Amino acid sequence: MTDDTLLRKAGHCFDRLDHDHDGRLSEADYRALAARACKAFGYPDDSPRARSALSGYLTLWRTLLQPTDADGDGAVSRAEYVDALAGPDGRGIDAHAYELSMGVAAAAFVDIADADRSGELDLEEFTTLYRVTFPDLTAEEVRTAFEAVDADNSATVSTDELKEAIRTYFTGTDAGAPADRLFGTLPD
Ligand SMILES: [Ca+2]
Ligand SMILES: [Ca+2]
Ligand SMILES: [Ca+2]
Repeated sequence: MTDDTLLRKAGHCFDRLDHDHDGRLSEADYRALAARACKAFGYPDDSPRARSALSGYLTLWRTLLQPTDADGDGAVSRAEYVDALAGPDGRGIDAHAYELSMGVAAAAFVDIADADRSGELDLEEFTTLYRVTFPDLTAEEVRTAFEAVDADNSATVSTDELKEAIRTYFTGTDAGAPADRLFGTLPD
């Protein structure tokens, strides 16, 4: 059962990331995401913030996605992603590296979206980030995700809170944990 839960969650995350539903994610997708994020946040072309956002999305690609490209064809298929994160042979990614990558990913997300440079994300910043990165989610699902991540109810999301939510999502086997709604409602 627990394996099923992790498989479902990994598959669901891939589906939310795969905006054009072609079953593949590549570096080009992440470059396109960065361009959309800059537009959404109003970061001017080639400004330091725009370069930093591109660097953040490329970091996400390199730390969370590229290591799961088992056949090395430059794109991550749904099967590669799910197998690496929750496959029957256990996690295909080194546990220590995986732990580090979640921290790196959380820091990259916060850096991209912290438009006012307060160090944390408020609901508006979080919502803009989510509209770009997970456009299939409803406003209600985004708010639910925000509340799940904001563990101390401060109305802002810190890098540590986001890292913990990502960790719980990908490694937690308790059905119904708040972090399960990090990427919207899990399908049955
Ligand atoms: Ca591949
Ligand atoms: Ca902020
Ligand atoms: Ca908080």
